[in-house]
Amino acid sequence: MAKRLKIGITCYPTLGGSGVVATELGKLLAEKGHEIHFITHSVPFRLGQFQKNIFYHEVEVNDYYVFRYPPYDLSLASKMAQVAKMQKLDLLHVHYAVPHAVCAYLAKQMVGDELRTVTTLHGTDITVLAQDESLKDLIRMGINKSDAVTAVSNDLIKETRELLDIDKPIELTYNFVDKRVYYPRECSSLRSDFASKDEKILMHISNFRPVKRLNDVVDIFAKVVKEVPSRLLLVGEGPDLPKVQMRINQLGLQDRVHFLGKQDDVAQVISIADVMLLPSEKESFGLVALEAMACGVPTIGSIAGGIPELVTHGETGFLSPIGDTDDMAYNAIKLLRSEGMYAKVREACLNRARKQFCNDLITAEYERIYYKVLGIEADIAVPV
Ligand code: GMT
Repeated sequence: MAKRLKIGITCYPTLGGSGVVATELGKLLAEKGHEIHFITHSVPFRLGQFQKNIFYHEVEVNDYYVFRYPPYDLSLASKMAQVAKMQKLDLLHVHYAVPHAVCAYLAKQMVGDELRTVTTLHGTDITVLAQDESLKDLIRMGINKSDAVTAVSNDLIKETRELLDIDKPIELTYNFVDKRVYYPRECSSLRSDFASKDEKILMHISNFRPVKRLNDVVDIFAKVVKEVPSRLLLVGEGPDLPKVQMRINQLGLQDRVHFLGKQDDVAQVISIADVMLLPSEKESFGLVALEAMACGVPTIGSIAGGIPELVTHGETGFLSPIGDTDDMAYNAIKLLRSEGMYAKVREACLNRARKQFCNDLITAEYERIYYKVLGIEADIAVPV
C-alpha cells in the first residue's frame, strides 16, 4: 500500500445522501488501512459497529448567552484545526460545500498550508444554495480555496461552473455502492407482507422534500394501478409527508399505499420492489436509483440533473421529462407487463452497478485525488 493517510471527514451525519456517501467512503478507506477521523456534530448514522482505524470527534457548539445564534460553523472550524494538529492529519475531506468547505479553509489558516483540503459537491449545495445571492460568494470562495474539488456528476460540474463562474478543475467522483451490501436479497416473506403473488411493488425512497415531487410519485402510481395490480411503498419522511397523505386520500388509494417511515436496512427494503420511482425536479446523481440498480430494481424517473448519467434510458430504466407522469406511468406499465423485458433490464442493472459504480472503483478515485493533492506518487490497484 502507498503511504497510509490520516484523513479528517466532515459531513452532515444524520441525514441525506451526502452523509451516506461520506460515511461509507470513510469506512471503506479505513478498511484499506487509512486512518479516518470523522469530525461531525453527531455520530454518522451509517457508521455501524466499531471498526478499526475509525475515530469520531464531536463538534460541540458554544452557546454562551450573548449568542443569539450559537456559531456552529466556527466551532466546527476550530475542531477541525484541533484534530488536524493533534492527530497530524494529512488532509480534510469535506462533503457538501456549505459551510464545510469554508470551515476547512479556516482550519487550514489555523494549521498551515501542509494541511490539504478536498471538497465534494453533492447537489443542493450548488443547485439550491448557490442560487442564493447571500451565499454565492462564500460558496465560490470555499471551492476556490480547496486544494481539490470533486462533484458527483458531470451535470453538477457543469452547473457549478455556470452558476459560480468557477475555472478550477472539478473532478468527477460518482456515488457508489458497496457490492457486499447492495445485491438482490432474498425477501419473499417480507414481500408477502405487502403484496400478493400477482401484485407488483412500486417504491419511492427520499427525504420527502419538494424537489422530489412526491405528488408525481402518487400520480404515476394512480395511473399504473389502473392497469397493473400493484402497491406503492413510501420510505422516508420529511416536510411533504402531509401533502402526500392528502393526495393519496383524495385519489382513494389509501389501501394500496404503505408508509414505511425511515429505514436503515435499505438494501433489504429495496429488494422487495419491482420498480423505483424517482421523478425529481433536481437530482445531482440519485443515490437511491443506484442502490436500486445494484439490487436489480430498475428506476422510472425524470430527465433531471445527473439521473441520465446513471440510468440509461431503455436499458437500466426509463426516463421522461420532469412532470410527465403519463409517460412515466406508460413506461412502468410496459416494463411491469413484459417478463422478458423486465428480466433483460434487471440483468443490465446488476451489470452496470457492478461495473461502473462499485465501491472499489470510486474509492480508488478518491485515493488518487488525495495522493495528488499531497504530491505523493501512488499506484492504486482496483480489485477486479
Ligand atoms: O437528495 C437529497 O435531498 C439529499 C442530498 C444530500 O445533500 O445529502 O442528496 C444529494 O447528494 C446525494 C449524494 O451525492 C445525491 O445522490 C443526490 O442526488 C443529491 N440530491 C439532490 O441533488 C437533490
